[in-house]
Amino acid sequence: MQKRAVTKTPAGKSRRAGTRPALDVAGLRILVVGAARTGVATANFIARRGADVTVTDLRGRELLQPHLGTLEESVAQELGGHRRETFLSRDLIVPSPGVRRDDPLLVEAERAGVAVLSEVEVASRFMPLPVMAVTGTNGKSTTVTAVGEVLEEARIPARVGGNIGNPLIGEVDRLQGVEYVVAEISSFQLEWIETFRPEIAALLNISEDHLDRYRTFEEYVDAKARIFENQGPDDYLVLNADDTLVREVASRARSRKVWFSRRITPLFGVYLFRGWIHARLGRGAGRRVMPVDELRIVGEHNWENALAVTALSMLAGADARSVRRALGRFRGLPHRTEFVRERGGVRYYDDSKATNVGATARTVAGFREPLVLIAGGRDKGGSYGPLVPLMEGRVSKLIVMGEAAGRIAGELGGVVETVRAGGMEEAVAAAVRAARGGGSVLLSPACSSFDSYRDYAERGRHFQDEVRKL
Ligand code: UMA
Ligand code: ADP
Repeated sequence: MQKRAVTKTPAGKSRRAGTRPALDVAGLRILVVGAARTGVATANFIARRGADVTVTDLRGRELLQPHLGTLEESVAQELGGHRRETFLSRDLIVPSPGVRRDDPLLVEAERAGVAVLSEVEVASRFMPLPVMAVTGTNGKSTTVTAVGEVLEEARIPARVGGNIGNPLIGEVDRLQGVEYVVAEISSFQLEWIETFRPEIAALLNISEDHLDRYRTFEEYVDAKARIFENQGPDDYLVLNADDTLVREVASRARSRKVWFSRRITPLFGVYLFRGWIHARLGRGAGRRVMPVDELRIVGEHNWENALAVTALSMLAGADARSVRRALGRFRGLPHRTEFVRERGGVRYYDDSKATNVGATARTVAGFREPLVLIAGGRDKGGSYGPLVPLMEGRVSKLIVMGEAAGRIAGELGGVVETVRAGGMEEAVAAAVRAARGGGSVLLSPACSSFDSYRDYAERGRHFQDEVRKL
């Protein structure tokens, strides 16, 4: 068993990291699938602990070079494709999040009795300290980053990682002196967990996403709900009371529920009341934490993120003053409803990280001034329907681009004036003309960027470059 660490909750109760079943990888034959960020970090970690490790990737050496440079020499490599014999002859397979759960080789290996565990599962087995795990369709990165800042302000040493970009397993050897691990967790990373049990979990919201990977929306929701699957009555689960699906799913949880809401006053939780964030996380009346107009992150979706951050940080032991100070400074992450500039009376915002319809819907709903919306990219298989009621009276013109342009125009073209753009340059030029010297222009694509860009950040930078050229 791993060592236990102790922290204090606001309720004053002494809290420990739950015991996690040890995982001894020494001598095991392990296959790591995918040789990018997760795969290389995992292979290195388990190789250093005495496992016989092979890493395999569909891509060849040249494309993987930026990652392979840091791979331990003892790790065998099978690149440019996967070999069936290798999958079937291992004790354990650790797939990267990008590997589909229904990958035929994985399925066959599992049927043949090979254990399959996600990197997050393996990492957690080596974590002797409390873990906070945040999932949800949107707001994860914003939330975990802000929690990290609040904990720093409260002098609670914490490390932030996971889906936000640095695999958790790469953090395990850097936990000296750290009291909390704050993890952003995606649905993909939950697909192969077994015992993963965060002491504090959060489910921020659920809307359609990744329907190019899951057969049904239910499958996606079920994957998200696994965040609390192993929690017991001593573990906390932070939940969005204003999200119907979250409420429904939460009825499955055994955990101690901590609700956050913009609309209601939960018995145990964090809420908005007369313009202030309040927290009631122990006995007695709710306490004022900070006025919501001190937040620098814009949009009502960010109020929700701030409520979640307040709940999570205070459960981890932060005081209200630290929450107010850190959240009052927090400017948000790039490409999340990021203000770019004002030019000729028009304000330009980059929300390139809005890679699904739910994210775009929430951002658009938060704008009061007339809006020109630029959307499109690679379609993920969901419906653009939730955007329909948001167009009228709010969006004066919709500019669509990328592979999904036709689908979006098909679903929204009847409710808002829609034009097609051949690329970002054209889209920004069309937006300038449409804005006619007032209101805002928002890039909020509702799609992934992979049709034309390496990732959402590259797309966001392209937009910002075009806007700065104006
Ligand atoms: N590969 C195979 N076989 C397969 C499938 C993929 O070999 O069947 C290979 C690919 O050729 C590639 C590698 O696997 O070389 C890619 O693996 P990966 O996609 O898991 O990439 P990583 O760099 O390990 O990044 C992953 C997460 N990626 C995904 O979930 C797709 C990153 O989240 C995460 O930051 C990182 O681990 C660290 O934890 C990205 C993401 O898009 C940002 N996440 C989704 C989202 O946020 O919506 C869930
Ligand atoms: P994630 O890590 O879950 O992708 P981010 O914090 O990076 O979330 O935000 C991504 C996008 O999601 C933002 O650009 C914004 O459009 C939208 N968004 C952020 N927070 C929320 C929220 N609480 N509810 C709905 N949409 C949100």
